[in-house]
Amino acid sequence: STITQIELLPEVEAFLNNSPLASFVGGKDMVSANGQTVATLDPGSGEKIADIQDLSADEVDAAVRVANEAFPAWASLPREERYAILLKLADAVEQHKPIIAQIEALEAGKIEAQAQGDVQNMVDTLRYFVSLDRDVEPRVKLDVAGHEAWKFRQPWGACAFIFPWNFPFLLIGWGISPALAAGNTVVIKPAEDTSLSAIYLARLAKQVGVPDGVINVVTGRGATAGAALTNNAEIKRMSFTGSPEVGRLVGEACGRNLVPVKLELGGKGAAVVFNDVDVRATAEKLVGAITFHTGQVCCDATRWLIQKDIYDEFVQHCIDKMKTIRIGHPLDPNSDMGPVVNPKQRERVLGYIQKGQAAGAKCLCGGGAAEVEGQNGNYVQPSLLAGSLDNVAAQEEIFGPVAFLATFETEEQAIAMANDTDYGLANSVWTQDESRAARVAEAMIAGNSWINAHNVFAQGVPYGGVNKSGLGGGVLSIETLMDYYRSTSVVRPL
Ligand code: TXE
Repeated sequence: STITQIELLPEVEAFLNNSPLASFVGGKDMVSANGQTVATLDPGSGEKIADIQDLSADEVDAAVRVANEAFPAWASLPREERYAILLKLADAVEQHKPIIAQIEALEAGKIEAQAQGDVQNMVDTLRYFVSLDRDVEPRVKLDVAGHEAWKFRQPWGACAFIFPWNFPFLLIGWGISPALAAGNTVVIKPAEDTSLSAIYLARLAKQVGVPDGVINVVTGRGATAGAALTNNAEIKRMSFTGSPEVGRLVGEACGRNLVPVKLELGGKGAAVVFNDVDVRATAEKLVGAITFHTGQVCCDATRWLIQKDIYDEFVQHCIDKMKTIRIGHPLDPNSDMGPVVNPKQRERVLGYIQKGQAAGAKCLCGGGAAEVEGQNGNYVQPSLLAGSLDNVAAQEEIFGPVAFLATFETEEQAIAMANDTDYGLANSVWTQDESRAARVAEAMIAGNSWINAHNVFAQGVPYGGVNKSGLGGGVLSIETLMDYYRSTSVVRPL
């Protein structure tokens, strides 16, 4: 079945029928004055689902002004009133979960059930930060001999967010929830491929009574709309999630303007597998992780380091498992794995498989595009490469369902290999030996380490990378909430 034959929810049809979809600024639709739009394609079928506005720099600047203007009233609302509005928004998103999830499945190529999980995660994250903010004391007494002293915390103003296409709605939740709970206003620039769920959210926010100008969504191309937001000196904070290349540009611009910036960039995580594990179960879990959202997950384990004596058995189980994965349209309930986001990303994935082999890696499984009957989508096969870790496919982020395998003999060697990367986002260690597990988990340089698991998240567990993986970290935790407060200390001699 092609996407036109897949029955969409009537609310999704109605939403898409408004195409070209407007951006949403100050509680109103914003349409690009120059008439420019960008097409949103269904990655599963290749068909166009809607157009979005390609806003100019001036229009993005106007949105920042609106967000700063809306700030004083929002920040000075009694906090319980602010919380009540945000909790109403969380409830509304939860009620509209099937709609938002279907929009997201369509634009991001995400398996629908997973998209529902992402929407729920946004709801949970918003509720979490509201509850966390309740305990933030705006005034904290400081102990200074002979003086009365205190620290006063207040929100910043308009906070900017640039998001990628892999987890559009979930990352909105991770990003804006702490900012809003603390009393800031936000300007969101979603990725050009996946702006629809953000537009839907902004409209829903208006319906449930979020004051105009508190949640603004500006859409358009990265090099224009994204760059305009980055270069705007009136934003009070910037949070960017995306590629290291663009992350550097965002960091430079914020440096020039002295705007505090948080960068969540890519990863090249390791999974270190010792010989005392249940080999088959571990292989299946890692295949499950690398094929989840078609490997477009920055914290994935993409380098699998296997203790030598179990390597052959491990590889065989991986290949067996990969062969069972059903590739198909994200809205087909029989699909286990959907497409990658766009043709360019498919070229990138296939290109790395080619370059990896040209540099001496062996392809053990997959290695090419995948065909799905009746669909003209961006499908790729789950793939395994093996070789030496200096291979380009083991060093650079591929962002597809491709794992790179290598062997080790000793624990020291495994740690050194895991740390042989410019990135530092998330790793895992797999062993029954608890003290070894803890040792290796702490020795691997990254923001997050997992033991006998990969990609486990919870509100309250800080997330975020180091080195080429990012700057700032602390996402999903109290640390990020405090980023959205500035503090003034006040001292008076007694
Ligand atoms: O990301 P970009 P792309 C990695 C992944 C992927 C690669 C390329 O390896 O294959 O990056 O993806 C906006 N100024 N990750 O090119 O360009 C853009 O509009 C300001 C990992 O799609 O970084 C979008 O909203 N903004 C990552 C956002 O930046 C600009 C997730 C991200 O797009 C801009 C995504 C500019 N000059 C990609 N240019 C992760 N860590 O999760 C673009 N943008």
